Amino acid sequence: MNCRSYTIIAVLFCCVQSIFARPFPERVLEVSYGSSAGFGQEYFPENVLGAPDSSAAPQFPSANPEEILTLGTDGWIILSFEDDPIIDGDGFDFTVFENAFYFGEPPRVYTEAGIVSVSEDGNQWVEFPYNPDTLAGLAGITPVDGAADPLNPDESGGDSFDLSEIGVELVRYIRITDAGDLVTDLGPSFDLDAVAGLHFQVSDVPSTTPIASDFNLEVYPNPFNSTLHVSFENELSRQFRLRILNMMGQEIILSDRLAHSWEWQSGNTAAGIYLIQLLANNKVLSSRQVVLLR
Ligand SMILES: [Ca+2]
Ligand SMILES: [Ca+2]
Ligand SMILES: [Ca+2]
Repeated sequence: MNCRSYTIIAVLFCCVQSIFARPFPERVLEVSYGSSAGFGQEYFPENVLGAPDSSAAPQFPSANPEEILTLGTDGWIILSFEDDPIIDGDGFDFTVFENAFYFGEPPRVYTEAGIVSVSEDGNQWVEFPYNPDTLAGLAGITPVDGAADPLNPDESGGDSFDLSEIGVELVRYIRITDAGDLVTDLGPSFDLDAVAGLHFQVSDVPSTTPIASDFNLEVYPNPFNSTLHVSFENELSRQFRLRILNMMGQEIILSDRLAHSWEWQSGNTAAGIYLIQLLANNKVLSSRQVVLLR
């Protein structure tokens, strides 16, 4: 491996550390656009599944369609954290990032508010209470510092929510609905940048740390070019699944009914860092980072 490859790997590992804790949604379950929607749809859903726009600043918000999706008046979106549900931990449990920003003197916030609801099963929803005049309790009212850690609500900005406030312990789905005429915000419609979970049922653990017994999950060679061999222990002849996630935390491959080993033929998959997870009964038993080079 040459010097350039080592450099690429070092840079990728730096970028990826916090991301593999799975803080961002796995996918969009549903979206419904309202009037004045359109912005960002050509980059949907990627523009709402990753971290908030790193160039967003409290006075200069993101206006990049690769990062922002406009819901439109009364539009809504449901984001899924199915595999790694968000749980009620200490303090805030997730943060919603919109492109609110400060303007004028004295500074005011250009608000485009969204009503936030959560659900464990996708059927029963619990809405966070809000004040339609002060906008307290809504998303889209606090500017974002995209250079800060999106998992630190004290620094990241955005609007953070605490599940204990509504007596909910675990959620798999977060719905954001443009508040429309229900509230006195300033702009026409909510623009979603990102949602970040802060407390998870399974994976607050960095992926490089094996979780309990790690089933001797082995990946080789690593880095690899085309074929990655994956093997693991299975003394009780259980059936396992292997999941591969990209740097955005998106599932790119899921393989079922495995006994001891598997091979990933990477095909046209882009170079980068990927996370290999060993699962049983939807629980992550062990995980490894691998580097695909081209
Ligand atoms: Ca975004
Ligand atoms: Ca909490
Ligand atoms: Ca906005």
